[in-house]
Amino acid sequence: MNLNPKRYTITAALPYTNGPVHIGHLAGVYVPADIYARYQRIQGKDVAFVCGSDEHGVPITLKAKKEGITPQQVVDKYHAIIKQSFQDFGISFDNYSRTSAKIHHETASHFFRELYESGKFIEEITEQLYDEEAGQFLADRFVIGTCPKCGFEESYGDQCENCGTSHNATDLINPKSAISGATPTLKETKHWFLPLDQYQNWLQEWIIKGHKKDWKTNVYGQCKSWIDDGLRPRAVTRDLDWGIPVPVEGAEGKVLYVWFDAPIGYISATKEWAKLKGKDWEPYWKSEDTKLLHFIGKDNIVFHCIIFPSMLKAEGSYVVPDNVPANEFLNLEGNKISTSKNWAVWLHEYLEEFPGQQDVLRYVLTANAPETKDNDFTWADFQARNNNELVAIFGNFINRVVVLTNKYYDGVVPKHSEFSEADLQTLKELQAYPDVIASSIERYRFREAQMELMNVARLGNKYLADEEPWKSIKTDEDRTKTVMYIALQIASALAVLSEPFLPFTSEKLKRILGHSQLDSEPIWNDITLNTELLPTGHTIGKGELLFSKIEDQQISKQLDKLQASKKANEAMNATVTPQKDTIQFDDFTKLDMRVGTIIEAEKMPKAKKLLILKVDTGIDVRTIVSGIAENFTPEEIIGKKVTVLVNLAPRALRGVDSEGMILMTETPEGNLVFVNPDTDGVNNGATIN
Ligand code: B3M
Ligand code: ZN
Repeated sequence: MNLNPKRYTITAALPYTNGPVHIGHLAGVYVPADIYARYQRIQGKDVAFVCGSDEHGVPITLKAKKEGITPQQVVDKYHAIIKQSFQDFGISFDNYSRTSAKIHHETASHFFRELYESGKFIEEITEQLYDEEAGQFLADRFVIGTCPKCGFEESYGDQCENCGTSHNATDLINPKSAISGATPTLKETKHWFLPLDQYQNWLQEWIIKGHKKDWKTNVYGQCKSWIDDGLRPRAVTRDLDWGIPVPVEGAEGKVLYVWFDAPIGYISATKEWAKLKGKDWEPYWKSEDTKLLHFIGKDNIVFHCIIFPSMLKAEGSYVVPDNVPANEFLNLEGNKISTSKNWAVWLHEYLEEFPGQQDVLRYVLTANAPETKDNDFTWADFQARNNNELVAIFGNFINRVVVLTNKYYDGVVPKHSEFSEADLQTLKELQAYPDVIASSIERYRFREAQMELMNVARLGNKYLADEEPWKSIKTDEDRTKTVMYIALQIASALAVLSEPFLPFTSEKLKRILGHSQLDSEPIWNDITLNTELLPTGHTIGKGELLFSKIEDQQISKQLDKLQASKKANEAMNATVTPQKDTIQFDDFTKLDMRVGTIIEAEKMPKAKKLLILKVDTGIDVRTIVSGIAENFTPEEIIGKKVTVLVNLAPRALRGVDSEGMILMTETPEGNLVFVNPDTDGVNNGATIN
């Protein structure tokens, strides 16, 4: 662990640019990374916080195929949306780049060539999966099959999303093309492989022996299991037409594997930023006193802990990550978040529904972050945390302090007299919080850190409730001034300490308290040193609401929206039976279908499913036995107009002759419904053709 780094290079996973970003992304990667980066900047640290759009890879090509547009159009569209969402939610990247940028193509090509020229790759002709119908090789997400490790039936070619294992497409059991559904054949092709087996010992030393026990259990555990299983060479090139061309002779029609180029995107983004700032990028990646951190979701662990470090090691001049604080997944209302099923809360849509309430979402996602296990986001919890915590605790405390200061002292911080035991105790407690919060952040425990932040607001509320300045103002002016003086110091501390978590609120609060008008703006350490944050005589501004109550109907609207997604999905997933073999017109005319009316109905004794019906077919009144008893009571169908196949040969069912068949169909939930002829004014016996 780099204990006293000179600079921080903080990366957040590059989102695939095949759709907008949702709360799962924010909770798992970007909010924690942002809290960390903001905190280090507040401490005066040299930080490069970089990210960008991952614009290559099969997910982009698949999306383009689906929407009937080019991959370039796909990435242009979503890059803009994603970048805007990050900005809207205050994710404070120093640079948000994209892997289609020229600087990235150059950097990634250069990196590949370096390894190529120094003989770090194995060049080999192997058999790869090929889709004869589509006329192309199937790599990565172009192929789906059973995971050889866990048996999950929808594993991708390069990675199983169920168990996280990274494998070669040819390892899949029962592979199927995601393009045509065809079973692939094998075809020879040349590729370049990174021999991960050659890095096995080094990884063992670095991660297992090198006490990476300070890494999160989930991360360390996954790494250990891969290393223990034994690593194998991995192809870093692909036969695809979308990506960075392989920059060597004899590689026409081949591109770099997306997981080779994407992590290099962190380096390109740093270079691009350094250039803009007139800085040197190299120390951020090559100096031993740099702390390199990758914030990612759990499905990206192998790439950031095994493959990318091996690439960096192969190159030789780079540092490897100090930590990879990967999170688990966030579910939504009990189900896995899914882009294709539209089971998600999209950031751009959230902002339309809850304008200006970015911090509320940041707060809830951190309070419930999937740090050690998968967690569930529910709208009920969102509402409760806003109303019971942000409004009732944080907002309420600030509001009371600001309103009373304006009311009693025209907004001027009063002069305190001698402190009581309770005052000293409160100040002492306040003084301890910056270190407590910092220590949690340094250990990537953001939920815990934010909980401690709320405890500062709780401390303030309790202090006011105990001291009751609204009562003492009538009897003891000096005492009231002291109480308000202390309450104001707590409010100011909250403005400072909330900055990493609730940046918009912090800024607003600093404005209300007039921080920028002070000779020296209060900083994190001032609180620890018990420095006076808001001095006597300083004037604060008028109150503004920091948080507002979220009403039930706002929540039910969101739940309705999810319900609608669920319905749409069910309708889409309802399996449609394939069409039967073609018949001739004569075959059809053999069927005699008539409009009829059910005139009697009774249950067949001892048969759960059968009703005995008397149907007026216009030709006659006949008995038909129908298997609909589980869906209809006899009473509700008497008088119903139905479609009857009348010339079906009679059949005996439980000893009752059935002379025809009523036409039925089924809802997606499996309920039977009548094929009801729209027959107002049509008589029984009318033919259907
Ligand atoms: N785009 C995967 C993902 O979005 C991938 C991350 C790249 S980080 C270098 O899950
Ligand atoms: Zn698996």
